[in-house]
Order: sequence, then structure tokens, then C-alpha cells
Amino acid sequence: MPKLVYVLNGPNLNLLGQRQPEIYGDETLGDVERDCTALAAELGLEIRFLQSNWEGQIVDWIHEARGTAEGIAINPGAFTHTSVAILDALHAFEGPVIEVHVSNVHKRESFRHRSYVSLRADGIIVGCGTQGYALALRRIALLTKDRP
Ligand code: CA2
Repeated sequence: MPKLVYVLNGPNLNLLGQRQPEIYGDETLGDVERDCTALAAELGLEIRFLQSNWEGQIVDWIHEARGTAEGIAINPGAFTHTSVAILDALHAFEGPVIEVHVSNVHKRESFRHRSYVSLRADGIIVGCGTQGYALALRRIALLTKDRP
């Protein structure tokens, strides 16, 4: 049985590849989902790849992942820098959480340097472009490999 991993995406990530390619590259979120789905199959994972512009929807998906998913890869978008609600929801999830940012937030505005989600994340991948999602899945596969 493949292990289920949630890949969660926050606000505006549906615009990936359509604007600001100098910051976010030219891959769309659909491209990322396709690549993640192919990699997941190689790694023995099944993914639920989701995006929402609504904070509460992301909280609900994290709750849904409790008890059903082995790990979460999350790019919370701008909620990274604001959302105690997403942090609290992640604290209620027991498996590995890997935080992903396409851009190098540390080279950008100072308000992007603080992440609430990092207080829970087991790993953080920043500034590796959309490849960061694949790195996150590889890390989750490794961290969950000895679980039945
Ligand atoms: O670098 C990342 O992955 C971010 O999580 C992306 C967020 C940003 O608020 C974070 O600080 C860092 C933004 C999501 C993408 O927004 C776009 C807006 C216009 C065009 C394309 C993407």
C-alpha cells in the first residue's frame, strides 16, 4: 500500500508560472503536480495535491490528514508569515512536515523572513525553485520508510 502524503499549497500559488517568472520560475502548479505524482509513484507514495487561497480550507485539510496521511509537504504561501492557525493545525499532525518555498524568502523583504510554520516543520526547503517539492517528497519518503 502506498503511503499517503498531502502536498498543500497556499494563496496565489495557483498563479505559478503565469506571473513573476524571475522570482517563481516558469513551471505552473499543474506542472508541479504532474512531476510530484510521477515521483511519488517511484517512491511508493500516493499524493493528495491541493491548493487554496483560504486559510480555513488549509487548516481543514491538515485536520483531514491526521490519521490518514504519513506526511505533509506544505508551501503555505503568504500564510507562512501570518498564520498561527496553520501552525496550530500542524502541531496536531504527528507525521513529518516539510515546509517548501519556491523562492529564497531570505533574499526578499524582511516580512518574509519570519515563518510560523517553521516552528513545527521537520525540514525547510527554500529557494530551490519548484524542485523543492520533489526534495520534500524524497525527505518524507526517507523519514517514513520504517513505518509499517
Ligand atoms: O517562495 C514561495 O514559495 C512563497 O511561499 C510564495 C508566496 C509568498 O507570499 C511567500 O512569501 C513565498 C507567493 C505565492 C505565489 O504568488 C504568486 C504571485 C504572482 C504570480 C505568481 C505567483
